[in-house]
Amino acid sequence: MKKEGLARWIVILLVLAAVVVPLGSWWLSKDQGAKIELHARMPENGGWSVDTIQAKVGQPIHLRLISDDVVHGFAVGRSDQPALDIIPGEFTETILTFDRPGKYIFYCNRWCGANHWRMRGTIEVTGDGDPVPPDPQPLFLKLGIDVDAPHPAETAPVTIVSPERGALFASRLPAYALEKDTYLSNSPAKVWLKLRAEPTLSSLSDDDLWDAVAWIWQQQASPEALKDGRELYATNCAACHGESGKGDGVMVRGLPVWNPSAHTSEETVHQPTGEGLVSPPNFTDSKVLLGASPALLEGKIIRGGMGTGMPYWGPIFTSKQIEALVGHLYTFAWPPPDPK
Ligand code: HEC
Ligand SMILES: [Cu+2]
Repeated sequence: MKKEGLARWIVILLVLAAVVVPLGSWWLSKDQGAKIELHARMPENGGWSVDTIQAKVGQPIHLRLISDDVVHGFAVGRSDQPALDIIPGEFTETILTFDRPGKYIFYCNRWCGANHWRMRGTIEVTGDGDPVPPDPQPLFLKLGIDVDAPHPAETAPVTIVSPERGALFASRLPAYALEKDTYLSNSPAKVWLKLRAEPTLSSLSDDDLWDAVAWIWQQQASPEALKDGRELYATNCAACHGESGKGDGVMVRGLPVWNPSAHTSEETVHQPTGEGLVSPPNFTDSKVLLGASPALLEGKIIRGGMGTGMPYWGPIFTSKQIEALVGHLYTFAWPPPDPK
């Protein structure tokens, strides 16, 4: 009688274990977060195999990244997460944890073809916590700048400008010339015209004033920002804009040159971005960048072109990174400061 009772108990325990153990391990693995296989292919072959990933605040997601064709990269926009290479024939694993709900963009950061920049997907993070705050309205919208309109510089220097020489006139400049707001919302040519109209500066030559403007612009970009800007440019922009900013990157060789006046008509405005890639303006031509304010350049970077192939970078870069990129772009218009 006693033995039978014991046997019954053993059976009950075994049955319980059979249920509880798998349930427990399922519970544990659930706690560790989802395991997701993410296949990377060139956009022509389908892009990311899942392009929307759901995640919960504080719960790690395990990603197994697999390339089905060429080398791709995996990066998360506006995050400190270092970018990863996805090599064909290898597994790349990573664990991501998000501490704020919101929408994040993941993207390929290795040039894999003409449509490379279209390799973007979304990570939707839900759960408790302060959501990622919405972006403040970008300055180009506040100022009502049409980033697609032609904006040739009203005037440009005729000799090589020297920011170092411009420093000599620093103490004579009116206070507004050194304010950040003046820099952000005016093109270099506009600031030059304003200074030219100052009676107190009438003894300076036109060239002197250009040197002063170049110096003003240089004050707005720290050496660290310029370094960041240069690196971001090399990986994300040079393939089209060219290493030296001439608009001759490998992606656009032989394509017709961007003509802003031809692109303002209704039908081209509604063309989807990425179609009709053209070759970008030559940033070393002083009429181009000296006619553009930082607000305009930032606006174009955030929003991208309309039917020109210029990608939009708003969800990818932080505003600090975009500012750094703009600082770097202006160095194509005049010589960069000497690295210390
Ligand atoms: C796929 C090619 C391509 C890539 C990559 C690209 N651009 Fe462009 N970009 C263009 C084209 C084409 C134009 C001209 C058409 C336009 O303005 O829409 C342009 C225009 C611009 C302009 C406007 C210039 C002006 O005077 O109006 C800025 C600023 C700019 N790009 C910055 C960048 C930055 C910064 C990056 C990298 C983060 C970048 N671009 C990456 C193709 C590209
Ligand atoms: Cu790519």
